[in-house]
Amino acid sequence: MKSTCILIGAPIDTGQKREGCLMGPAAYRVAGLAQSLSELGHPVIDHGDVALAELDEHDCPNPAVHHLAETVAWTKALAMAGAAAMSEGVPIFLGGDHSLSLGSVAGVAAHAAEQGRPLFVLWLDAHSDYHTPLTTQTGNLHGTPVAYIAGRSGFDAFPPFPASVPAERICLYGIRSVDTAEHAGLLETDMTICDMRVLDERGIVAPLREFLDKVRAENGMLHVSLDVDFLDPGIAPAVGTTVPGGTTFREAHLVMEHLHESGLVTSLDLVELNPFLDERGRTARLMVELVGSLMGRKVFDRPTRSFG
Ligand code: B3U
Ligand code: MN
Ligand code: MN
Repeated sequence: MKSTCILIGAPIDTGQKREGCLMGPAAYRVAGLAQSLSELGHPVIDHGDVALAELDEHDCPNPAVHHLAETVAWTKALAMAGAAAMSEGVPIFLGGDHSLSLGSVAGVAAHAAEQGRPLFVLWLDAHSDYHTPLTTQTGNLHGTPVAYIAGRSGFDAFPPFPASVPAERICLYGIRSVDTAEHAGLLETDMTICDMRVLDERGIVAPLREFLDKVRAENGMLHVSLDVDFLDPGIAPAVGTTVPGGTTFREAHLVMEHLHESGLVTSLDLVELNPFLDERGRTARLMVELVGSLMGRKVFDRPTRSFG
């Protein structure tokens, strides 16, 4: 049975300072996301864009933090939308900057806890996003969701995270830009950290297989958060924070193909696409193609094929 894909637009750009991510959900729709999923045989339900709830006032002791009220409101709205969508199918959150994952993963985690199943998180990103509102120097809250998900303190303005994901169930994949405060915090955890050094030495598949084996062994649910900057800026220029040395076209598709074959992925974020910075839609199209690989597109399909 093909899983139903639930599209949830999250036009957020307040988690960082560059305008343009607001247009992300529209760009994915123009690039043909729904049609591509339908062609693969998946029923698609597009819930449109989530509307921002009313803003409450919030203070933060760190004066660098900006748009806290908006980010808290988005977190609440997306957590609700995400938890509801989990009972309908596989939610695909269309960002929007990475601050959307504060809400998307909160919703997914609430659902997993209700089902009594462990949630695992695969973070495909150039960055570790392990700041808290107290440690961030840029004040950009898109750099904080992993810390919120892992239950780090400093998120007083936010709803308590429904069921913190133990660090052993989080895997950072492809990271190559980590701030000092994040680094110090990460050293105190058992998070699986596959930085670019690890992937260059071991290849793109082996560490992923190990993580997926862990998810399978515990009958876990798997949330995948795909930041455009996981990809090399040469193939995916439409992102505010380009970091050289990202994954290639072939590596990224291979990751997606393995995720599909695992059958473990239960929810997905597509974040940080800034269509204003794109070149004739190529980044949006690439992201749509990658979702296609994740949802079952194959170059050549032979049932008896084995890669060992
Ligand atoms: N760690 C830096 C940079 C950053 C994080 N995520 C993105 N950039 N995209 C920060 O601002 O927290
Ligand atoms: Mn990110
Ligand atoms: Mn990033």
